[in-house]
Amino acid sequence: MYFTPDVRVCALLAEARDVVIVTHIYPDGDAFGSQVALAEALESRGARVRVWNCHAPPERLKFLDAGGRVRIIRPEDVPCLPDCELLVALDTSELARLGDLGAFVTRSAAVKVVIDHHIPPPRHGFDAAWAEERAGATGLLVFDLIDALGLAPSPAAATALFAAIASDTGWFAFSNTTARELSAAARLVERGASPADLYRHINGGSSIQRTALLGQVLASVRQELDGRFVWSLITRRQMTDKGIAYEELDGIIDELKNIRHALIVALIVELGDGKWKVSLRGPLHVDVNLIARRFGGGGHAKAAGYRVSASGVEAVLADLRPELRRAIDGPPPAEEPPRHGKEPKPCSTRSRKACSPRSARPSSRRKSSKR
Ligand SMILES: [Mn+2]
Repeated sequence: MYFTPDVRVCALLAEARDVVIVTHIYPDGDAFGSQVALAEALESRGARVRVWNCHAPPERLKFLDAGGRVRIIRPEDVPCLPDCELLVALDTSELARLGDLGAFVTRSAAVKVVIDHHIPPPRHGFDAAWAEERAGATGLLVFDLIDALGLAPSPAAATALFAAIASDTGWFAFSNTTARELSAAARLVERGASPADLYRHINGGSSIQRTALLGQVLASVRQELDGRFVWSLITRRQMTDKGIAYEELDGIIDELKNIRHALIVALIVELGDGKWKVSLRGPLHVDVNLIARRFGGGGHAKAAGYRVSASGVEAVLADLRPELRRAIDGPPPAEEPPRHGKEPKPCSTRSRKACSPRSARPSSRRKSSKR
């Protein structure tokens, strides 16, 4: 075990018979793989598990859900969704990041828990939380949780968890890769995950249209602030011309990070209806989470993002540039702006029988995490 699961979260998952697992909009490998693995583990001990998402995962990740557990919920389905006993949110602790399912979570009478590795620690609207910012992936926490429940991941669950950890650590190349992530990966390989097959499926599964779009993104890359800010753009038109869905864009920004001297990397995506998604990466020391939070977004120190309404890409950049200069040149902001939404609700103290994690290995600290 790499982290010690929160005792209440663990106890709730040990006992629940009827579970719904949700995650953030546009689920990535970590979110989707964690959901699939946790669902399978809980089902193996007899629980009824439903996995609900607002969006399909990228095409190349769909094979992880060979059992077809994950159901895509349309906005019109949300008011009719039946309630459950325990609701688990993975890889995000913010209701706003749950998209249309946020409304279901809000109205649900279920006990609500969150398991996440993002900043900030979760509080909004959940009864119990296990947040571990040092974890390179939520998948690592789910692996620990499965262990703490006395269960063992099946080959399919091990595959999903390996994909989760590999996705969020950039195949063990990002700064959030530590001995924990590598050791967990080794154990998952022993349990049936095949790194070469997974790499081929996930990274070798790009369509020719996506590869051509990647070429356009790379060809139109721009530098500002003496090369310390690097950015590129994907327009709505480019996506519709090539028939590419938003979820297929995952990973494209990472191709921009290797440009020498880049301190902040941005990929600006036109979502349509005047809305824009800005993904940020800080390959070196700049904390891009602080920048994203200025615009109501968030993430990790080295990978974050936000959405804005703007008249055009120039307007997006005009708002962003002062924050970039401040992040690169100025002192760190003394205080963060108020978060969107309500005041944090303290976790309830409803008592439950604790499940005692069998062992906890002391873990080395890491300064920053990714995604
Ligand atoms: Mn994650």
